[in-house]
Amino acid sequence: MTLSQPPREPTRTDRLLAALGGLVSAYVSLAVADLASFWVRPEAGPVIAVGGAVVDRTPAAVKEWAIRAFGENDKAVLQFGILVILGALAAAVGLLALRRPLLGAAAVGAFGVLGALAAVTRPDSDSAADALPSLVGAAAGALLLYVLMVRLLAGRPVRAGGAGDPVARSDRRGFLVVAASAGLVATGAAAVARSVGSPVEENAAASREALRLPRPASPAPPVPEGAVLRVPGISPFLTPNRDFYRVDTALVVPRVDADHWRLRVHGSGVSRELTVTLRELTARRNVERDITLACVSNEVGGTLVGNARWLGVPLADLLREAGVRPPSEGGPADQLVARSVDGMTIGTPVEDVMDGRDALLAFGMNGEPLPFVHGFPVRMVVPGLYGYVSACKWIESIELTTFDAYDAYWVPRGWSARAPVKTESRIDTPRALTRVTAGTVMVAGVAWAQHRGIRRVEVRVDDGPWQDARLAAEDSRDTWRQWVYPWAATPGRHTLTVRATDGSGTTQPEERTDPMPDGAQGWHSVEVTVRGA
Ligand SMILES: Nc1nc2c(c(=O)[nH]1)N[C@H]1C(S)=C(S)[C@@H](COP(=O)(O)O)O[C@H]1N2
Ligand SMILES: [Mo]
Repeated sequence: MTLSQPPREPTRTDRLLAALGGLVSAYVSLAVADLASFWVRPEAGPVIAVGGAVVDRTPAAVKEWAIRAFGENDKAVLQFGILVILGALAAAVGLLALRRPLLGAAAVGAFGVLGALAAVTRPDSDSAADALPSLVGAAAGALLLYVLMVRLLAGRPVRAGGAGDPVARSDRRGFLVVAASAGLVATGAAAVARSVGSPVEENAAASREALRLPRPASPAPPVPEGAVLRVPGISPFLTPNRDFYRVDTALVVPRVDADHWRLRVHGSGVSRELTVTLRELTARRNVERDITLACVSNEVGGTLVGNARWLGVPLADLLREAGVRPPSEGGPADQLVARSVDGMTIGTPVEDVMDGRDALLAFGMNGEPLPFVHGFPVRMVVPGLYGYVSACKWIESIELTTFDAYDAYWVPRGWSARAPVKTESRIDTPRALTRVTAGTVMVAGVAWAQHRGIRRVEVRVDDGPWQDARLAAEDSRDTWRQWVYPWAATPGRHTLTVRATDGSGTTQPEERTDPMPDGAQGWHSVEVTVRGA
């Protein structure tokens, strides 16, 4: 039972068990860290912290590819990738520990330190306590690995030929018993913690439940009759919250306790710094508007666009109250930088949010408080600008500065600092590569050019002439517009193409461009097969 016995070459079984010991120790580390992060802050857990650090250091092109390849599952794929790499490292550390148990334990500790560093250097970290989950987890994992390896080594027969030695079997059994119990206890504790819920998140959920949306001083004009087409398969005019696309860098959705939320307005040209609570914000003159939000990463024909009824206060009112003047009135700041609780920075032209359009600090979405994933308690929404230059979720401050002085998050990553939305149109039905029956087929979809409005939508069958689609009535020029084209479909394979003309008279260009650096453009087309009636 002593480690000073002459070493023997480890057997294959020893190595397998050592790798298993490494994996179990890593698993227990993560479970303990997860548990600790419940009390500290869910975002401070090592996988989330390291994942966030990876996201921020990922080249824009790779991120673009990830969004394209995995869509809204990109975060799950990243976390899975981190776990796979961690698993391989853990097995390797187990093998190292087989020869040098203390060194193995130290390696686990080193990973803990890395996790802790990632956690405290995240932009949303404001306390050294964020290091705790990683450190506590690593300490548990290192201890377990050491205990396991001592068992494994102790069970190793002293002399060659002693392979059948009963001592060997009993200590391997001891190894397995310790490993299995530690794994079970960690799993059980983590499961209990999860079902009870994080105290940090409970407060946020309670504050959202308690929020009563004010009655809008200026309600959204009723959606005009005729703005909603009854065509099966077309995107609904208002996108339900549960179907609204989500794009952000947050690996854990920030859950902000609205009772402690504040918004600060400060910076260049601000003569009266403001700090408002949610209660103060919802008590101000508020407006309700239908506004279509689009992501710059949306490909031609893509789904990263949605239309919602937002309730909030005009951002311009708040800025005026703080003494801000737009550049056209001699104000010194041309960029407004919104910061979120998770450290995102989003830069928006001051001129745009003060030119009379309905730029909002929104707290309501389709009749309910903002869902957590869409920015509770407050986010920005600015008609006519892509989300990454306007729609800061979980906002906590607004700084007035200049485009020269400051690059917001996406700018050094290759995206344009200014990005008005491009005119786009999409065929929702029939879907690409489906079969339809000859006769009248309703080709339909949506077109958007927020703040310029849509004037015309045309459809082309194969290389035929462009034909006018029927446009649904306009709700406002800040929303998308549905359209339909009754097509006399003849048997065979056909390509349907759509293009839109916006309120300024500009028609979508044919040539497709990538989303990078300021939004994709080009015509959307689908190929369908028509079979005889
Ligand atoms: N805090 C924060 N706000 C953010 C982002 C983000 O990553 N973090 N992403 C922006 C981008 S790129 C878009 S397109 C919109 C998407 O808003 P949604 O998820 O509510 O659809 O949010 C914007 N606001
Ligand atoms: Mo976006």
